[in-house]
Order: sequence, then C-alpha cells, then structure tokens
Amino acid sequence: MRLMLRYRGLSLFIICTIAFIAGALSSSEDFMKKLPNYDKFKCAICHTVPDPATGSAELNPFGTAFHENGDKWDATLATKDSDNDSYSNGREIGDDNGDGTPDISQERSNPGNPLDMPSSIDNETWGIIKNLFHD
Ligand SMILES: [Ca+2]
Ligand SMILES: [Ca+2]
Repeated sequence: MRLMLRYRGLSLFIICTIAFIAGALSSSEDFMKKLPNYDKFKCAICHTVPDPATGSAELNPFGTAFHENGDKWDATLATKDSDNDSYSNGREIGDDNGDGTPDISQERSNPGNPLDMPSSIDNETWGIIKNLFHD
C-alpha cells in the first residue's frame, strides 16, 4: 500500500512537470508569434539560450524590452536598440516602422544579441546577392 502511494505521488509529480513545461513552451510560442519575424531565431530572439526548456529561461535585452513593452511589437519597440549594437530592433527584425509587416527582402539579425548585426551591405546589393542563390 505504501509503495503504491509512492508511485502515485511520483506519477502525479511527473504529470505536473510535463504539463508545466508544455504550458511554458506554449506561452513562449504565443509570445513569439507577436513578432513579425521570429522564425529565423525562434526562442533565441528573446532568450539567452536558443532552446529554453522552461519558462524561467533568462531573457536577453530584447526579450526584456519586449516584456516591458507589454509583450507587444510596435513602433516604440521597433525604434529602440535593445542590445546596443547600433541597429534598431526594427532594422534587425526587418520591420523598421514596427507596423507588424516585415520587409522580407531585408537582411535580419537578432535584436537581443549584440554580436549579431546586419552586415554593412546595403539593401540593393543584398538583394542582388540573394538573387544569385534564388532559382
Ligand atoms: Ca540592436
Ligand atoms: Ca543584434
């Protein structure tokens, strides 16, 4: 009887842990979908690690700014440079004015990582280079 109670308690703990992790991952996805271009960086656009296992993963500077902005993407957040790499969040995400409609021809970089920034190639040259690899 005592052994059964232990297994029951362990089973309940495992189920609760799985539900907690699934819930945390689901909410992170909901937050990501509020950003116009999240597919390139996924979780790393807001977190310090590329694949956080729980909702308690540390936020990077952009993730913190996004959260402080009410978890929404807009012109205010687009004009900020959260990671201080001299490129605005909008420039890095590919939505300069923050209207939620990304310019897919624009090169993107992570707005939460100061070591990742757009190259110095202008948009026209970048478009020519991209077309070389497009069939
Ligand atoms: Ca930046
Ligand atoms: Ca950056």
